[in-house]
Amino acid sequence: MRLLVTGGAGFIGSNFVHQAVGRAGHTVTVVDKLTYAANRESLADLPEDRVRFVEADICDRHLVDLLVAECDAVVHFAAESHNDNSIDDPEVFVTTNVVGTFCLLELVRRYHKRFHHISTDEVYGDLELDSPIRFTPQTPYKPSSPYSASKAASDMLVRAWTRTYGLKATISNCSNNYGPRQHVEKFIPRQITNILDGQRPRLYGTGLNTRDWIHVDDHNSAVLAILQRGRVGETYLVGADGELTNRQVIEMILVEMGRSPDEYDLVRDRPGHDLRYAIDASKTRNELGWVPAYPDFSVGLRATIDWYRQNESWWRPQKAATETKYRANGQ
Ligand code: NAD
Ligand code: TDX
Repeated sequence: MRLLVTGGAGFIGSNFVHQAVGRAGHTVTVVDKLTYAANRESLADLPEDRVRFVEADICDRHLVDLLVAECDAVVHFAAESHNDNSIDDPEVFVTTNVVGTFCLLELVRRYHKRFHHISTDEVYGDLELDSPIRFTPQTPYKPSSPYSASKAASDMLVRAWTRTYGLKATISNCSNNYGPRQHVEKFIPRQITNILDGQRPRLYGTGLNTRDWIHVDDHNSAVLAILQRGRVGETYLVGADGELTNRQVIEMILVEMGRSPDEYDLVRDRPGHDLRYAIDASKTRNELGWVPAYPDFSVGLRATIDWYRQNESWWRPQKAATETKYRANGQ
């Protein structure tokens, strides 16, 4: 297939392009605005005859029109993705995540193209810490932050366009991703690179908030399975049974990097901080035969630590400014 991948210079999108071109044999056009979160280096070493890069905003309908017209399917990763940023400055989250998705939907409608929308488990809000409940495709939407509200709004647009205009669309809601090429503002890369810099990891609040971690390659293999075998109009939840408290994750990183597991600081909590996310991915596993390749978080974490050790030139340019911003917020 000829895929149009929005946000393909970001964390998950760039890893998707590597997998889509390498393992799945697709050709790809990336459309990306190159915000602070993008890194052109993430798309290095890809075959030039199979990957094309176009710098553009998904809200620029005139420019993106031509790209949608010539593809077989749009895989939509582009978004403002960081909760902390959405609390400080929410406007661009509405513009890119809601209006940007609207612009793509209108083009996909015009050209009758297959559309896959990448979303998050955060649209379902949060769960109690000590409960057996996990999110399913039937869980009602209850977003907490400006980021998750903007993602929930974009999901609703996709659902409405699918029902009203018969769009050939699918949605996936995935849990927290980790792996190579993730911006150092996010939890796991921030802590790894802090330790590499001789700084102590920084844990928000009590550190008991729980996330359901999945390796980025497993998220992307699920997206490819949905593109190939998913039923139009359906929502698929993607997760790898990787529930851990933030404190457990920090302790694992510290021990893996040869430090004492208590060498971290507790810092100011995130306003409205979601307590716990947990995904029940049984529909995706049973219907699509999807199986994660990293069922053991510690294996993927070790590989991720090695990647940051070996790729300092990739993350170093963003590190100082990211930390300056966090420190100004008491984090
Ligand atoms: P990211 O911030 O690393 O990358 C986002 C990319 O989108 C960047 O390359 C950026 O330049 C691009 N972009 C932003 N605004 C744009 C615009 N207006 N036009 C064109 N390009 C634009 O994000 P990520 O972590 O890779 O997340 C990708 C998608 O996956 C998002 O939709 C996010 O909501 C979703 N998601 C992320 C996670 C996670 O754990 N990171 C989990 C579930 C779902
Ligand atoms: O320094 C930190 N210390 C800390 O304790 C940072 C940056 C985060 N945290 C906590 C906050 C969260 O409980 O770690 C957890 C993970 O934080 P983030 O990496 O900011 O991720 P989260 O807010 O859970 O959202 C992520 O997963 C869902 C992605 O950023 C979203 O794009 C995705 O939709």
